[in-house]
Amino acid sequence: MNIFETARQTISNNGRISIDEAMALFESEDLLALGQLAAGINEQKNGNRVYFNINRHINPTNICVNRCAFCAFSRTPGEPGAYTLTLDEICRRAKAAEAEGATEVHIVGGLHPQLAFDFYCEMLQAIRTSAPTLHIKAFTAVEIDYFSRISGQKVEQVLQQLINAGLGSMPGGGAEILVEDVRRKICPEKISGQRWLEIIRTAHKTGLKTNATMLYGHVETVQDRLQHMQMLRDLQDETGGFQAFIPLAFQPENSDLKLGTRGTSGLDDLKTLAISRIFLDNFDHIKAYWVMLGEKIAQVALAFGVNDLDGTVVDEKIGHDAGAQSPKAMSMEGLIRLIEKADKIPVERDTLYRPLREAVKV
Ligand code: V47
Ligand code: SF4
Repeated sequence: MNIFETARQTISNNGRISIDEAMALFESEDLLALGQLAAGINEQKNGNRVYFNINRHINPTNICVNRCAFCAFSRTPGEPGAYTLTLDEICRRAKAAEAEGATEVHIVGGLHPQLAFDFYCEMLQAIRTSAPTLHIKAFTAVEIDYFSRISGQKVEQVLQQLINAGLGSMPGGGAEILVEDVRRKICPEKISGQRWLEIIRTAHKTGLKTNATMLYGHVETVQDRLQHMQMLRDLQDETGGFQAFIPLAFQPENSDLKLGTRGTSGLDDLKTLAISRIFLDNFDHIKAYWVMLGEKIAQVALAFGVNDLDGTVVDEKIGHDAGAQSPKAMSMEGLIRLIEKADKIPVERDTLYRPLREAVKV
């Protein structure tokens, strides 16, 4: 039996793909067979529907005490390009997003050495007052850990105050590769992989849904990627709190990781997305984040097990500061066109994956 037959048999017997099997799938050169396997699993779960949302990214500050080697977004205080938005400006952007039909604001930023935890609670309250219909998806586990340290409060208390101020869910950033050897090389100052998992576990137990990301295409091996996925699969078994898995293709410009690379290949992107659909059998949604992948690979990914294209985004900074070639925003019509041309049914969703509009024709 070849690896695809073995994998099919395992799956039809309700078994789980092991790291060794996933590795063999990754090493296979039969890209189309891999795509077919992943697409079949996705179809069982999600049929022919592909989700997107209308959202807006706001990054309150790029000043960060961590300075991860892969990050071209962060600055030290006083460095050219360092900024911190005022609450008024943040609210103005949220209001504008709401007026343009957005249902979500996605808020992540640097670990600012001077801003107090109260600033972030006030920020959520102010957004809730000025744009009450928006779902606020904000703060990675890395920021939550930082808030706990600067406020001297337990993670549970920090999360509860943020929820009281308007937090609706959390994005999946900061996970990078959860394996410590890799973190030592790419983000030595960041919280450990175990701490990331612990904070997400606490968030899930508090009732918050989160996503999970994986930054790939730098110094990590395929084995590291699979171990990362294994840790996520185990936590999902325990809590069920993850909504989507989002592989983030590393953008190499302007970062301290001098890898002499132009980023990931299309082949690697598609294999990584397909393997995540096959391996993460307890995740409903696999997201192709068009900002890092480019629109064309994100579209082709819909035949490789993906069922979500993220959103309109509007003002993306993290990937574009690192040289992403994709547009900084996508219109709803653009997203719908990408999905329809891939012969799928576009479904506008809210942050919690409740369908809002289906098969909208442009
Ligand atoms: O944690 C930083 C990554 C993340 C680079 O949950 C980079 O819906 C590529 O997490 N090349 C933040 N990636 C973005 C993020 C995210 C994005 C969209 C949707 C969701 C969601 C989450 O961006 C960071 C880091 O892993 N990142 N620098 C870079 N040069
Ligand atoms: Fe700071 Fe996040 Fe950039 Fe790391 S990835 S330097 S924690 S903003």
